[in-house]
Amino acid sequence: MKKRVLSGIRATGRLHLGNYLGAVRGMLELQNPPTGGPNYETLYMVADLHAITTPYDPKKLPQNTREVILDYLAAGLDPEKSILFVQSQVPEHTELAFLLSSVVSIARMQHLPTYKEKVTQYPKENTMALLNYPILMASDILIYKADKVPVGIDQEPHLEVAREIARKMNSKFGTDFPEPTRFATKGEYIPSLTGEGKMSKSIEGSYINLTDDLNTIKDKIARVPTDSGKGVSVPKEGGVKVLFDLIGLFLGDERRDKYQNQYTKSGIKYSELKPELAEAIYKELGPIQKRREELVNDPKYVDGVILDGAKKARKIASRTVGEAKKKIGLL
Ligand code: AQP
Repeated sequence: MKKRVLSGIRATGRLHLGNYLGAVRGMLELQNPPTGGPNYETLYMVADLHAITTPYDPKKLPQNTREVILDYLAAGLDPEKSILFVQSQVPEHTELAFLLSSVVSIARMQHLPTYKEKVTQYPKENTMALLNYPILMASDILIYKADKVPVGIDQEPHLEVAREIARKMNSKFGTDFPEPTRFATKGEYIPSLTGEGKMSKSIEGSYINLTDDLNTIKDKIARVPTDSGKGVSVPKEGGVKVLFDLIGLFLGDERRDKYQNQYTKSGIKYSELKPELAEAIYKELGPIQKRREELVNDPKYVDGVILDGAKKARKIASRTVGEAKKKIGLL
């Protein structure tokens, strides 16, 4: 049997470069392995249930869910090669999550850095759904017995929880869940354009969307805070570091090293560097945007992909839930 891969993105708005570089590029790599390399069965979902763990607009959720599917397809996820589905259309995820919650302590969930950050961000929305987020994520992965999970580094604490749950379930009930590991990409952490923290959908001014046109990208890059362009050493934080990171990812390490050398010697001109970077980003996003437009004009095709994905995913998921229920003593 082929090893499985599972990943997902919350339906909280349009995808940004962080989601693309940290998650989608990894999903693509595992969907399209090099000849002779290991071959996986890849499952990629839109995490709409995870989207309701933080404040959201119920009227916008269906559209946001569809936007992620469109971004997936436009970026190259292929329903002929991967199972693409919407999380809530596979209700077995929530059923298994409840069963898994029986081996997780409340204290373990409360101490997670990701939980604490969200509570600080939304102090009035400290809900059970938010506390349960990592258990639902463990269920998303374990229900397919997935080994590899292409996600950004911010998700590592959640993967640790998934591994702990797999171990506890296996030792307590004799299930056979594998311990999943993260599949990391070069862009596993994309900093915010403001120079502070990570690029994030919920932080205005922090991101570039996959759907941004060249002028918007130029404007956003132009606003990244910089310095005089010269210093004794290459900055390890702030806007200049963001620019160097993005140059490495879109123009290559050589180009980044060249600019970094100039920074400590003759100095660099941001009026040249910034437009060059914006053009390079758009060069990669332009074709994705073109494919996206075609997909928007073919809603029947997109509906079919979603329907078919849910059917295929449910087939695997219901088998795992049945196995787990038997071991737990419920069947
Ligand atoms: N800045 C980032 N760098 C690298 N990877 C990132 N990811 C998110 N931000 C970065 C990765 O994208 C995938 C989807 O993440 P998510 O579903 O958790 O989406 P999110 O957390 O809602 O993304 P945001 O932008 O951080 O949203 P908010 O502001 O709502 O919390 C994951 O693989 C994640 O690692």
